[in-house]
Amino acid sequence: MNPLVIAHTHDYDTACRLRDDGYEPVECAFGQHGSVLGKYALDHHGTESHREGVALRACRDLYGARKRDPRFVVTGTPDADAVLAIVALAGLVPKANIAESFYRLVDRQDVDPIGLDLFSETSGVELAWFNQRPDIYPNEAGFRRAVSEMTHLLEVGIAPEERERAIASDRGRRRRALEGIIGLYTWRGGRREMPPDVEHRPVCRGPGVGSTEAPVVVVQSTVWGFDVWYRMAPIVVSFAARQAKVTLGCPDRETAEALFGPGGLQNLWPHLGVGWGGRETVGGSPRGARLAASDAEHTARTVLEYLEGAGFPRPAGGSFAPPS
Ligand SMILES: [Mn+2]
Repeated sequence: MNPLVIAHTHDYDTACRLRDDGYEPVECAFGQHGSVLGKYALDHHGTESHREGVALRACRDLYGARKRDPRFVVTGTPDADAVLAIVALAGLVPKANIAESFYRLVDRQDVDPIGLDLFSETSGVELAWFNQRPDIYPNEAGFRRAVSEMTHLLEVGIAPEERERAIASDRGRRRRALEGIIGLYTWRGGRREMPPDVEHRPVCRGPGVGSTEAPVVVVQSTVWGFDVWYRMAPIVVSFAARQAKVTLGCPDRETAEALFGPGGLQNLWPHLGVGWGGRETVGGSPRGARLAASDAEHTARTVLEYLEGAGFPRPAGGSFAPPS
């Protein structure tokens, strides 16, 4: 069996050259350059977002397709989607070890993680365990480590005490995310008391968000907690102290467009100042700028002013009208 080769690069031209040499690119997207695609077109970002996720296609349709020539080029972080795709393409574990419920869950988490409670899904604890592995860095060693963790998970599985640890660790993360909530704001900028049952509320999303009571929540947290914060409000303004940056997001495109019109948050970025930007559903403060917690509150105010200008709150089912 030929040894696994993983080339990690931050460079579009290098990825193209390796692809031309016969490496298969897996999720090789380079911002404005676009994606480097090989024979199997294994990306689903940006201009390739019409395609299905890579683990889903690799496990379902392409198992073992690169077993004889397991050379891959990658970029960015070794997430479960990319790593499982490599494991399946290279046939590193028997096909029967990759349950359909597992690769479908990996795909779901990759495409739309918000509102997904892993622990109520089949194979959810296994996936959470993988996500919690330490030292999974965005480089070749990180990918190799992630591939070996994934292989271990699929071949050996995890012990009962590891399952317990994975569940407890995620409970801790969610608790810290809740503790990070600074303020919940109504349309007029008033502060709302936090409801007591946040974790069990549904995510605030969909066309009805225009009539929700409190549209914006401001948070400051050291853990990722968007799955928790979107249960409070459909717009999250998050301050990360360590990076001194503000991130702003909506749970999905439909929700972003119900509030900000076609293109979602793209309509808002120019109103937040020079250098703010991102995608339709998430983005933030300018690269390199250092912001303070008070800037997050200020951002929330600006968002509310913008929405007031657009005629919010609206009765449920009202359609979008651009701000006057
Ligand atoms: Mn992916």
